[in-house]
Amino acid sequence: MDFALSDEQLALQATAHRFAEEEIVPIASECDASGRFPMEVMEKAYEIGLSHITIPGEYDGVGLSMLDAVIVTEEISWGCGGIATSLMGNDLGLGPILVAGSADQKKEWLGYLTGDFHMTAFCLSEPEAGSDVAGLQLLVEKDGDDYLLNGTKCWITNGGVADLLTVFATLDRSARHKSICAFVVPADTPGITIGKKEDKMGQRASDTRVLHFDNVRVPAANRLGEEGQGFVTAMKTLDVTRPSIGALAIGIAKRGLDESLQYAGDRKAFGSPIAGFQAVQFMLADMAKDIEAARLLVYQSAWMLDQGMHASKYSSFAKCFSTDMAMKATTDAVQIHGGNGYTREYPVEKLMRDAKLMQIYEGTNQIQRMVIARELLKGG
Ligand code: COS
Repeated sequence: MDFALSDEQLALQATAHRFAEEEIVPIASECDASGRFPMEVMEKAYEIGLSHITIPGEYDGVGLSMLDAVIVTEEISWGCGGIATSLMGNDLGLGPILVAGSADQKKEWLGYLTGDFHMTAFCLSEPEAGSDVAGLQLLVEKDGDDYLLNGTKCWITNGGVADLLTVFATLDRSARHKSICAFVVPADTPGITIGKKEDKMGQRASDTRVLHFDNVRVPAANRLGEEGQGFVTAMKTLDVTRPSIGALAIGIAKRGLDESLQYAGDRKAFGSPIAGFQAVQFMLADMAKDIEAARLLVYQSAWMLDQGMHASKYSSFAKCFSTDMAMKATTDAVQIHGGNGYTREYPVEKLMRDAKLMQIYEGTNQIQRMVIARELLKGG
């Protein structure tokens, strides 16, 4: 077993960290306060190969392995969780094309994404179906050689800025997961309207929207996989992206640790820096220890995916453990900063707000525990 990163991975990590320091940190707090979507950062990340990172080289993509991808994601997220979510949202959005697209569909749509800068969005959640994917209601009907989509999606990351959507819809609501289909849909298709932008507690730089579909006509050629295979496509996509959510959480937690180490060294109480007090040292030690443990789970699940192994349980381990860890680590970061940590003058209160979303999206941590328990009980 070799725990060392290769020279290429260390270089990639350094590039992503430099990008976070130079391009993301300077605007993170402004985007957090205003909710502005930093499209210029998305474009720069795309130009230097830090976005759409999972598109294979054969489609002119960056072609990073999953292990490489989580290394990049952690560093970007160290700069800002909301911006990392927006960048990573591109790989989530194109995920169903990688999972279920035919050779022609991959050539066309991945080529579209590598030919020029285009954002993507993964459209799965609905007002009445977030955790219960099989209960989704957005209806698809056959109409000649086309399909018509009708319904509403919500909590869509990149919903207002994406050029390309992957959309999940059902042919028969009563048939639950067996009738779900996946489609690739250009966002400017007539009938799609962008609804309200969510005014979120954290990750405020990311664009989270409601999308309405009103008789949206989609050619049969845009269906990804067979009719009824959409549910499994969604699950396989999430198996691949959940380690990246773990990495995103680690980036936020690591920033909390770095800020806390700095603050504990500077801040004096009872005549000496608070870093000298065991009460503070124990919080710092726990943060560092838990970050390492989370990173091992994230790296292992990413490595398993790179080996082509079934990784549902490990992806859920990584997502659940890392995001719970980030919530605790950022709460302790605020605690170490005391009253200052509770103000917007210091970056740690943002980290705590950003971390909270991670226990909720891409499957709540209760859903992750369900996935883990089911895999355990079936002997996986
Ligand atoms: N890979 C391949 N196949 C899978 C799979 C996976 N990871 N997970 C499930 N399946 C298959 C099952 O094997 C089953 O196949 P059969 O029809 O052959 O029996 C089918 O899919 C249905 O699976 P299951 O019975 O487990 O579905 P449920 O409706 O009970 O629930 C959960 C599945 C809860 C795990 C799923 O709905 C889920 O992950 N929800 C959270 C979704 C989410 O992350 N939402 C956030 C929005 S996305 S940002």
